[in-house]
Amino acid sequence: MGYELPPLPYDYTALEPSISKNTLEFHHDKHHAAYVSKYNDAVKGTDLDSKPIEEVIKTIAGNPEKQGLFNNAAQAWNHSFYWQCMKPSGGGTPTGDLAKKIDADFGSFEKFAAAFKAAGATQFGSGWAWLVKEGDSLKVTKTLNAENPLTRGQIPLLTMDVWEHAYYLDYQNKRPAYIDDFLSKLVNWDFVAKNFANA
Ligand code: MN3
Repeated sequence: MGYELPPLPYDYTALEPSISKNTLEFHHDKHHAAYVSKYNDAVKGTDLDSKPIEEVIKTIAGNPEKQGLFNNAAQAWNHSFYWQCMKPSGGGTPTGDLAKKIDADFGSFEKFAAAFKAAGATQFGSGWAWLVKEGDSLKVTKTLNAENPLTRGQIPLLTMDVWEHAYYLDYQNKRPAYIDDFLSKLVNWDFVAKNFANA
């Protein structure tokens, strides 16, 4: 069935100055597009082609013979999810049931934010920081390279790309500054709350 590259859910300049048009053009139109294209080329004609990409990711996770396909499938999915996790004039704090659950499971929003920042800052090399639901609990986690919580029985609610291509043009080596801006100015809590409500 193939997987389609979704358009960015906002204009290329919409996240400036936190994330520049230059970064979004490279990140979406080159990096994300390449993962999608390589995934489609690799899955075409195989028995996996009839499955939704989430099922492909879960089916081939941990299979060394499918590592290349997994990397492109998971990166295609992760980026589509990541774009929706941000919005212009985002950030701040969640409200409603999600806010209550964050307080209950982390102690406070500030403690959640500290854990999420630490996950992003301490992911050595390339990867992702996540807020996930596992069973009845919310957890902060991080994954290496393309890895994805779907393969661990966790439901992704929020993600932040900490590959250098996500921030290097705007922040150079200052990953913590990108992470601060992500939380304070970019997170689309409405999207996260919707994921929580459906989890
Ligand atoms: Mn990326």
